[in-house]
Amino acid sequence: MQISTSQQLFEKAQTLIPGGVNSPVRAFKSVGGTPVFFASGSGSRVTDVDGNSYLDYIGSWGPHLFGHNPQFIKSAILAQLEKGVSFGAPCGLEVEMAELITSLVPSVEMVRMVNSGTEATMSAVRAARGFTGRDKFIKFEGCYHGHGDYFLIKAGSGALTLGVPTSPGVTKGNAADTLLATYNNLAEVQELAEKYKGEIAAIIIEPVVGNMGTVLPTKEFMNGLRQLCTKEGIVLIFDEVMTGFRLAKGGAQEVFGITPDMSVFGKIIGGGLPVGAYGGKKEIMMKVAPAGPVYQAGTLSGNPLAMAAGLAALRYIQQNPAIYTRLEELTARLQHGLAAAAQSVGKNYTINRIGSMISMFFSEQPVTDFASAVTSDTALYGKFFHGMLDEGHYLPPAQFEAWFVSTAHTEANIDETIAAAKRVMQKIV
Ligand code: KE4
Repeated sequence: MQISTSQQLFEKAQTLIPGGVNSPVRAFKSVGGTPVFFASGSGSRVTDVDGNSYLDYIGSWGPHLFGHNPQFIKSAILAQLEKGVSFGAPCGLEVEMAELITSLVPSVEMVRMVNSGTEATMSAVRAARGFTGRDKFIKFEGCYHGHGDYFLIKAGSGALTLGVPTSPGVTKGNAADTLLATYNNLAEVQELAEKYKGEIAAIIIEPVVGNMGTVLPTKEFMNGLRQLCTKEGIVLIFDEVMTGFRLAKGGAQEVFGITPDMSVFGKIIGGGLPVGAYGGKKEIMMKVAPAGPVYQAGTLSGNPLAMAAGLAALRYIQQNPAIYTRLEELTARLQHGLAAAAQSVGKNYTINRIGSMISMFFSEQPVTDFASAVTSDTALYGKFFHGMLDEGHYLPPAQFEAWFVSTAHTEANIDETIAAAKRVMQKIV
């Protein structure tokens, strides 16, 4: 049997790149099979190296709010290409980007551009530590903030103990200042804040989790975090790498009406090119070099090519706020259709959605934190994933990820996906 070009490429890639991929989730480890290698993308579709076309619900893991290769971003990149891609010196586009981010997200008084979400979250925690003079910080089990050492931590012997490294290469010393709590469990956070009073620099949180699959916070939890941080002098950091400019032009903080002390962005602000950003209160950001002593730097930070792409994306959002209504309509349609597909086989699978972030868990109980997320039948998700892939619908190759809908998706696309989901469900359940 002729093996596909993806299979040939994957075989070669595995001899040259660890696991054959440049980011682990792409390797299909949790769903099995051979990763699909893509050749092109346009609008709501991607085409693989064998010419197969798929409706895409990953959108490069979030950046493609407007689908693949929208003309207005392509034109901005091409125009900048003619002038130069990077100078290693300040350029006007960086000032325009800072101005636009701070006007779209009022809690961000000052902002620093970096080149990935990981760089941005690492730097935000460092700035919070520099500002407070404290070492510890709290993260939540199941939240992902990039691969910085002090984030790759799992709960110790009980959720209320110091973290322990998840990955070899992360030292116990690095884990020692990471405290873990359960998402949506305010009492645990209050207990940690009491136990380590005066030692906690920051709480960093995905205001809507994408990395357990989509998980929403309760109002009480978010309001409680804000009140606790204000009372204890803890810096509240919203990791909006995924939710920023996706859920609203002002991100999750606009949707929930909660003002964090710092925010982290990525994905959409790069218009598909590598960009991250962190920002917040001026008094905190003025601690960052060269204004202050907290060191952080980057060769390509704010490079004009990425700024041109990101500015095109954010300006489009600024001029077309109605896109969020469109994304709400399309993704609600998908949610109802997926629920009907599950019900067609007698299942009430949990579907969590907010705006254009959605996840269907192969579990019939509410999913509000990591422990409930892992009740999902991941083997069944793997069968669903491959069934949908065979039908031309590209979903995240892992249960614990969010699907993304773009403004390039149409009702017809959504209805195609729903019909396929029904057929696949009836085969696998
Ligand atoms: P990057 O370093 O991958 O640009 O961003 C890290 C990051 C930080 N914060 C949040 C909330 C994120 O979702 C991410 C990255 N998201 C994953 C998707 N779950 C990126 C996909 C991948 O790792 O390949």
